[in-house]
Amino acid sequence: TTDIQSILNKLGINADNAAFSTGSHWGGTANVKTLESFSPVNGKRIASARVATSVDYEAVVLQAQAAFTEWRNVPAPKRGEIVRQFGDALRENKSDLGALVSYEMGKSLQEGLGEVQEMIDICDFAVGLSRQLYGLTMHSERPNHRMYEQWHPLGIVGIISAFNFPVAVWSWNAALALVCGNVCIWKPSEKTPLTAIACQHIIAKVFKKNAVTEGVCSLILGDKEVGELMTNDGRVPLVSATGSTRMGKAVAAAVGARLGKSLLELGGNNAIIISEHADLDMSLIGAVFGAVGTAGQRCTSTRRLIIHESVYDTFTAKLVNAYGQLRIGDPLDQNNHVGPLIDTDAVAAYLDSIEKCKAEGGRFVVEGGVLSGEAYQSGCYVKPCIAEVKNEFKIVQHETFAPILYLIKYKTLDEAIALQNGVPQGLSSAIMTLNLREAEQFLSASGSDCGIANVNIGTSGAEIGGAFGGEKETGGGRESGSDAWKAYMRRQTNTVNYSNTLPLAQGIKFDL
Ligand code: UN1
Repeated sequence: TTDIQSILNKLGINADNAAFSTGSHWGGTANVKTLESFSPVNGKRIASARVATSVDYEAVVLQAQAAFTEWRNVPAPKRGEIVRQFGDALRENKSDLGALVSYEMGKSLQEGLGEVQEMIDICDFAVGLSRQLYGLTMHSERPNHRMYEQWHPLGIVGIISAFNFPVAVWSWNAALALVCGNVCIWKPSEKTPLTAIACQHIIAKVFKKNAVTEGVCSLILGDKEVGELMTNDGRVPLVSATGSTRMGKAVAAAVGARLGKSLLELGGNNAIIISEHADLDMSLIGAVFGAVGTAGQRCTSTRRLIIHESVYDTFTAKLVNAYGQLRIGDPLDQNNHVGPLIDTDAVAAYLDSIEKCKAEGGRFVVEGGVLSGEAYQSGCYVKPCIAEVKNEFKIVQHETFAPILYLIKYKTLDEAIALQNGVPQGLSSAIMTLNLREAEQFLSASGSDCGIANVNIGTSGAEIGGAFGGEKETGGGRESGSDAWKAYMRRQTNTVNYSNTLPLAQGIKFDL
């Protein structure tokens, strides 16, 4: 059994924690609201943190602004060296931080460790990037002129993250933002403040050892109001937000109204097409992990299976059988496949979606329900369920953050692709097929409309090296790999004249 108290001690979590940190300094106004963190694993209160006030927020922003004037002048590879050490510190803390993620958020220990691994991986990626951040050079139309572009940091990057990936999503943003020369202010989900505090302690230690100026990475705890201070603040040129489409629309509107930049990674409604040419055993693993992993609380979770009519009955039988084998319980016990939902509000939303699905005519082939008994006393454990539906059901068009899987039958690939694309969201998608023509059609311009499209892999569990994000109501942002770093920088086009005259572009004559 995991000794949570000793993990909390090792990670620097107190019974009552401060409202903000600018690095080594922790502070906050006294006698304010608190955030209580309860574990969905057993319903126990773990610890609390104070909610930051607007006065606290102001202190954090001023410190961040001051830090930026220094950090932007540190050579990028030197910034990369700090991020490299942060990656090493994460390696040292992997088992403790992974366990705390599992305990505070409720995902399986394997997935908690996997999340910390994503942090380590993005640090490695960012270290390499710190010697790149390439700009292009162009040929000037004028003699003895040089034209090129440079990428400069933006300033303060605000990071709003969700409970479901309480630490990795921050690190995707922070690792890139830092090597690019930005400073960060992180507002984590109010449902998972403790994992964020642990991360702040880990990075602050690395900063201290390297005498990095105070304010390069700050943490500010609170609810929606703290996020609003950031989204409305012209001193924060980029807000990167991960969460629901509803939250993303509010962030985009506030940031857009001041012509700031936002990077949005919002809801998904991800489907796997199971073709008549699929390897059904492989498809089963992809579909079941995608639907029940993290208890269906990934933005990439598989919500819909679009199954060819010729394999529909066989595959459904395999699914029902597999769901019968699932072990639901304490996520820190490695024998279990499925842990709890984040809280009882999420359980209520799950039950509500099941009701709505039934009301619209959905037929459950695996029934849902809330588990009760001693092992499930937090009230957050639910049964993964499966329903046969029509794609146009209102509830099927909606992202419910819970392990509810919808089955839809198809005849032709064109129809399957139209169904896959026929939702407001556009994050992740997959096809299971051994047929090259089908696979390529699915990946073509007339195929999946999502930011992520996989062949013979499920919808969840993307590697950090690719650009991560999606289209439509998913928000259009790209985080993590490829050239996602460009969102954290401003491009400057430079033209230098080293001739003895001043020729004008476009051949314009202007003689004095
Ligand atoms: C999220 O759910 O917000 O692709 C992120 C995946 C993970 C990240 C999910 N690497 O499932």
